[in-house]
Amino acid sequence: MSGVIAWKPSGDYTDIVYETAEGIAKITINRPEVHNAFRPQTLFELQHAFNVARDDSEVGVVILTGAGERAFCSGGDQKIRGDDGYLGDDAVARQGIGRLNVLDLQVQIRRLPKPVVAMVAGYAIGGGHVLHVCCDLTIAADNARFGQTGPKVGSFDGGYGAWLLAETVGLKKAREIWYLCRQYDAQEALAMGLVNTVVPLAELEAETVAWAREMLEKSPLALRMIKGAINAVSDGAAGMQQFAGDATMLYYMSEEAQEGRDAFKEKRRPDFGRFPRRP
Ligand code: S0N
Repeated sequence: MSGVIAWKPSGDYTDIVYETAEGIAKITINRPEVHNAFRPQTLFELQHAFNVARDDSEVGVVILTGAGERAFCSGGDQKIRGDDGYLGDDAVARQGIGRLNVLDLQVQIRRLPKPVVAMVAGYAIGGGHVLHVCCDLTIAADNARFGQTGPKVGSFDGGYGAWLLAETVGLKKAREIWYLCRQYDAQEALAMGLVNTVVPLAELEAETVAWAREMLEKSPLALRMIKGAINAVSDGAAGMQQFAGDATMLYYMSEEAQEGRDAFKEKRRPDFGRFPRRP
């Protein structure tokens, strides 16, 4: 799965690996002994890495994946699940208070103004399944398996895990996925529009990198705006807020907006008369 691109690792992480190459950031959940289940520490590190990728103007596409060939991610680490959330090694957890901090990561993936691609080998299950649903695109290996387990293990994700899934595969199929907790293979996932393509496991990274390279040839601002526009419909006021922020950013970049700023700084009346009142 490697060798198609010269990844350069950086950052000081225990539960994830952060690598970059050719304008692509690859973030790998690195807990293969538990099928890449996440604990609070994993999520803190993922959030940090996604922020690094967001702030790096060299990075145009982010890949999220799991270490090894057996799992993308198996969701919350059930072995450290307390009575009110997941217990970690941080100050909050040491008070015996659990965390449900994957929701922050889901929002972060949705808000990241660059395409995020899930590269899935093996299991994408439970909260791990929701993570790939939140990503913009999913490239699946032929050994990938998808499903929710909530009603089996005593949890559910009524947010993106429910309605974004329904938006992706339709209401009836989303209900089936949650109510029956079945697993679906890669071809079934492709047929229901849950993934974008399926490739042999040995070609997974090459294919994902090829998709990323194709996006990197496109206008970064156009990609940012189209991601914001698609998400705005389903994210309601929060989505509109982000899309409106992007509109403000584009306006700031215009001479018309800069005339307002310059007039204020120069203590003169702004001259907006030279700008067209567009039809
Ligand atoms: C993935 C499955 C089907 C694979 O089965 P297989 O191949 O038989 O392997 P196993 O022997 O079961 O697994 C190998 C080792 O990995 C451990 N392991 C696997 N998954 C987990 C896990 N999630 N947590 C901890 N350990 C895990 C196994 O125990 C085994 O190790 P050993 O041999 O040492 O015991 C199968 O493994 C499976 O079904 N896994 C559990 C999947 C699951 O139920 N995940 C949790 C679902 N719930 C969530 O993710 C929470 C949702 C959530 O995140 C959330 C939602 C809304 C609001 C907040 C939150 C939040 O939590 O923040």
